Amino acid sequence: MESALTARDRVGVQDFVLLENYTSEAAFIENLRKRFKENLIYTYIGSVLVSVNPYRELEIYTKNHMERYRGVNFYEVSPHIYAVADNSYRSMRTERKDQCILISGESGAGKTEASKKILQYYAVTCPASEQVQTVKDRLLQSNPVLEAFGNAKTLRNDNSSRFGKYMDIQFDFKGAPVGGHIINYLLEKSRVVHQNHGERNFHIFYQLIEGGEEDLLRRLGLERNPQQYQYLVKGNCPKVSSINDRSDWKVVRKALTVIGFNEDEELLNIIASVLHLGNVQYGGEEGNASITSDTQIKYLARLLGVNGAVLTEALTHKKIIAKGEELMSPLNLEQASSARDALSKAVYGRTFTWLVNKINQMLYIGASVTAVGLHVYIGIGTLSEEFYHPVFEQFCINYCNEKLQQLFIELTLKSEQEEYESEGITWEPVQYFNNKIICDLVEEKFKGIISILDEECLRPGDASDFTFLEKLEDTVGGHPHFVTHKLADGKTRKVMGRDEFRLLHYAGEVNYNVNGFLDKNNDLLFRNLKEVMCMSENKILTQCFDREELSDKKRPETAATQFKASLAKLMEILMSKEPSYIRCIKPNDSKQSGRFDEVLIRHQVKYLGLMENLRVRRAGFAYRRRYEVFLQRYKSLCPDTWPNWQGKLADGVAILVKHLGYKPEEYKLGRSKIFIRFPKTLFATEDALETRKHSLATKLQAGWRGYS
Ligand code: AOV
Repeated sequence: MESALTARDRVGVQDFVLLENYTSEAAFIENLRKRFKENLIYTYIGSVLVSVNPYRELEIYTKNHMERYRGVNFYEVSPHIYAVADNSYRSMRTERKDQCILISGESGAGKTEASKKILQYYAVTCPASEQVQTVKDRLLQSNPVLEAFGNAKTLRNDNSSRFGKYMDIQFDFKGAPVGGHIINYLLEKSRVVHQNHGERNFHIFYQLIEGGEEDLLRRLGLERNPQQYQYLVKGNCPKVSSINDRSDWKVVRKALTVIGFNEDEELLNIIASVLHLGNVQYGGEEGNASITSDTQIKYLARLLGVNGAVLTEALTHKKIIAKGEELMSPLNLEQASSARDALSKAVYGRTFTWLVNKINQMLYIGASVTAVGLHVYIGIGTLSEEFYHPVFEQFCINYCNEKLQQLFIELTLKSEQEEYESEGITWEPVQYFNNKIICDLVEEKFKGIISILDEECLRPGDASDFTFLEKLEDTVGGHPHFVTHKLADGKTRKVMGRDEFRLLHYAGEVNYNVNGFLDKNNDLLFRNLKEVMCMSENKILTQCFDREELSDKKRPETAATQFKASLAKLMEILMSKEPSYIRCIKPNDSKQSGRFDEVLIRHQVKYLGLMENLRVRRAGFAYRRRYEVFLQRYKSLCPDTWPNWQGKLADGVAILVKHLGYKPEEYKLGRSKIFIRFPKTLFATEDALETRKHSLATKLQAGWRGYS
C-alpha cells in the first residue's frame, strides 16, 4: 500500500494552500506538473479551482462522476469542476443567494469547455419537468449556434470564442432551471473582413458553404468553394482537420429549430450578403471609386432587400452636409473599400447581437417563477503578444482582465475577512498589490486613456492616432504604469516604436500600437450606408438598423466608452453575487496532450494572479475544516474520541488535537471550524492516520478486536 507521504510526492497536493513553501512559484509549478502528469487536471487554491487543459478526453465526466459530486462537501472528494458546480448550486438553494462562477484564462485554456461541463452537470442533475426540459434543451442548443456565429479558428484555438460571454440560469424554488439569459461582449468584428495567416473567419461562413443544400446555395448565389470569397481567403486556411464544417452545419440547423427560430431565411441571407459584399471590387480613377461588376450588387439588393442603385451609390460616395445642403462626394479606392468593410462589420456585428437577443427571448420563461440565479461569466481569452500585434481590441480585453483581477482580489480578501470574523478569529491584514491604479489610468474621467481617446475622436480637424499618442504623453506621461519612447530627459527609448505606448499591467508589460485606435473607437458607418440599411426589407436588419439612429443628432457612444459602461454593469452584477472561480491554464501552444511547457505556464500563473491569490488565502491559516468533518476523519487517532464523540463538537476537536500534540501557535478553534496554520501539522496527522490504518489492517488480519 502506498503511504500518504509517497502519494503526496507523486501526485502533489490537491490544494495549493497545503504547499509547504507557498510563496515559491517554482513549488507551485512543480505541484501543477506532478498532477498534470497523473492526469489530475484540477487543483484548488482554497475554493478557487485551477484547471489545466488536458487536450484529451478524460474519463472524468461520466454520469457516475456527476453522482459522486452531488451533495458532497467541497473537500471530501478530489478537486473537480462538478464540485464547483454542485457547491454553487447548493449554496444557491440553501442560502437563497445568487451565485456566479467566473471562468478566466487565455485563449485555448479551456474556458468554453468548462462552461459546457457546468451546463451539462446541471442538465443531468437538476430536477426537470416538461417545461423545464424545453429550457434545458434550449440552453444547451444555444451553444452550437453562438459558437457558429461567434467562434473561429485562430492560431491558438481551433474553436476560439471571439466574444466575451455572460450567461445566467434562473432556477425555481424546486431547484429546476426555468430560464436563462446571455450577454455578449466585444465581438471581434474585424475578423469578418480580415484574418491573420493560418486563421479563419467565423465558422458559420464555412458551414454554409460546405454544408448548405444545393438549392439553398443557388438561391443565395453562392459557390461551394470558400476560396472564391475575399473575406475567406485572407488567412489561407479554408479547412481545419479538427473541424467538420458540413456536419457542424447540420448541428447548427437543428439547434436553430430546437431554440424555436423562424427567421432562418433572413439570417442566411445576411450571411451570404457579407460574402457578396467582400467580393465587391472597386476600380476607376484614384479619387473616384466605382464598382467593377454589378453581379454582387444584384444579389445584395435581393438578399438585403434594398435598392441596388442606392446601395451602389452608398458604397462609392459619402454624403456631406455643406452650408445646409446635402452633397454626394465620391470616395477614393481606399475609402470605398473601408466603407464596404465597415458595412460588412456593422451588418455582421449587429446581426450577432440580434441573434443573442433572440436566443434570450427563447430562454425567457417569465420572471414570476424565478427564485434565484446562477451566473456564469466566461472571460475573453487573452491573446499573447507573440502572435498578435496588440491593438485596440487587445487594449479593451486587457482592461477587462484588469478589472476582473481587481474584483477577484477584493472579493477573495473580503470573503477571507468575513470568514475570520464569523468564526471569531482575529483578522490579520494581508499585503497585496492593488491594481486600482492601473484601472484608473485607463478609465478615469477626463484624464484616463479612454477619455483622452474619446476626446481625440470628437475633435474635428487634424486628430489622428499620433495626436492621440501625443496627448497621452502630455496627460499621463508621468504615470508609473505608462511608458512611451520618450524619456524624461528628452532622449528616446530605443526599444519602443514611436507609434506605441506601454502599459505596465498587473500581469506584465504590454506595448500597444496606436494605429487604428481612433477608427476602431469611432466605429463609424457612413450616414448614407446607414440610410440604405434602414430601408432594408430584411426582417432581421430592420430590427438592427433603427431609423431613429438617423435623426439622432447626438454622436453614438464610442466603442471604448460602450465597453467601459458594459464592464461597469458587469462588475456591479458580479459584486452582488456569491462568486466561485475557475482559472484555466493552457499547458502548451501546440494543442498537444501531455506536454507541459513551463515557460508558458509560469506566464499564465502570473497573469492569472494565482500566487497573489494563494498568498491572500494562506496569509493566516493553510487549512480549515468544519468540526464535524475534521472529527469524522481523525477521531480514530484518539481513544477519547473513538469510536464516537458524544459531547460538543468543539470540545471533541480540542481533546483530539491536544492528544495529537498540536502546539497552541499551530491552530485556532473558531465557532464551527478548526484553523490550522501550517501544512506540516496537517500532514503529520494524515501520516498518523495512514500508519494507523496500516497497523489496524495488519492486526485485523491477525484476528484482533478493540482500540489500540
Ligand atoms: P477557451 O474557451 O479558453 O478558448 P476551449 O474551451 O475552447 O478554450 O478549449 C480549447 C480546446 O481544448 C477544446 O476545443 C478542447 O479540444 C480542449 N479542451 C479544453 N478543456 C478540455 C477538457 N476539460 N477536456 C478535454 N479537452 C479539453 V477562447 O474561446 O480561444 O478564449 O476565445
